[in-house]
Amino acid sequence: MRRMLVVVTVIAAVVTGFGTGAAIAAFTARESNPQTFSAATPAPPATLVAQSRSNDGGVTTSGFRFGLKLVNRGTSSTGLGTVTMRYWFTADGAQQIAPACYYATFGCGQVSLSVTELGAARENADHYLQVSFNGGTLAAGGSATLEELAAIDQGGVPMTQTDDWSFVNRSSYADSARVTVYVGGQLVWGTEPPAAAVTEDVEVQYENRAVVPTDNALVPTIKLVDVGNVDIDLRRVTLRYWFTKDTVDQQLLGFCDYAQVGCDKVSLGFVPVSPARPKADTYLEVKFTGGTMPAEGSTGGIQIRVHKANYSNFDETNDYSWGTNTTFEPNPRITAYLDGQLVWGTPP
Ligand SMILES: [Ca+2]
Ligand SMILES: [Ca+2]
Ligand SMILES: [Ca+2]
Repeated sequence: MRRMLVVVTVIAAVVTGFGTGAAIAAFTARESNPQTFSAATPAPPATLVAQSRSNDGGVTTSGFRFGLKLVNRGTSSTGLGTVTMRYWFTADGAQQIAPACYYATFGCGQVSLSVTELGAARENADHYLQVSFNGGTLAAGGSATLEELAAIDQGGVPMTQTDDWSFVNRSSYADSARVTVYVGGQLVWGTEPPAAAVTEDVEVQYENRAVVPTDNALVPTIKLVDVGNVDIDLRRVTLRYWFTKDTVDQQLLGFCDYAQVGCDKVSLGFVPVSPARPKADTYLEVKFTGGTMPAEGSTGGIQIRVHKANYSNFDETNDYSWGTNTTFEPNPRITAYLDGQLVWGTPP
């Protein structure tokens, strides 16, 4: 099951009534259903138009800042109570995204913001930030300007904007067909990102926490990276670290010293390779009892330590998966399997 992430933040710093009868409504969190997209009914002539700008030039940090403007190009005023706008983006592994309205001439208190994770990947989008208008009226020829909107990841994960469906690198407002507008849930402006082909792919990265190859410990840190566009249930994943134990009669002891996903979700085992292969008579098998790796995210580092029962020394220079790098690098000598099928690396 995919998890729907809905985070709602309101920062009602400036509240300005717009038009007539635009009551300053109490803030209401609205959760939208990510499965519901408007049907392909013919759109009426464009009356409501979305405009957008970037407020940060598209820089990659743990958030992005932009402005939206809703323009009424019709000849009559329109109520805003059922109007929503969506800004589509890829979260690049961020999972704690909070939307914010820092300043709006229209009034931050006149809108509700939410961030929704899509149930299925779309081109250049796995989330959208939605603006719901709490009420008010937009006169013919009028506009509602939301100058300072933002989506900020509370976990500090950097988000790339150049791969976002709705991102346009310009600092002044112009019509944006990549920001969609709805009335009563029906698309009335813009183009939603089309469904993307599902790609499920992983990469194994590795660092050696202590490169001494002849002491009594193997200390690999392994990180599994999701390089596809869907979340992966870690219970489907198996990793193999191939090595020679350099002795025939000692039991091997495996420890998880630290794992961002939680050592309680990591299980370690040792499997003899028979007949032995070049630089491998054993592999350390890493499995997971739970947890999810987000699309374009990772497990974070899993710090593993292996000893022999008598704590005698290894020789790691003859181990297939061993490396001397002390920062993360892709390691195709550590193999990864999804549902038992090899998906990363080359076994010895
Ligand atoms: Ca992105
Ligand atoms: Ca060592
Ligand atoms: Ca060895």
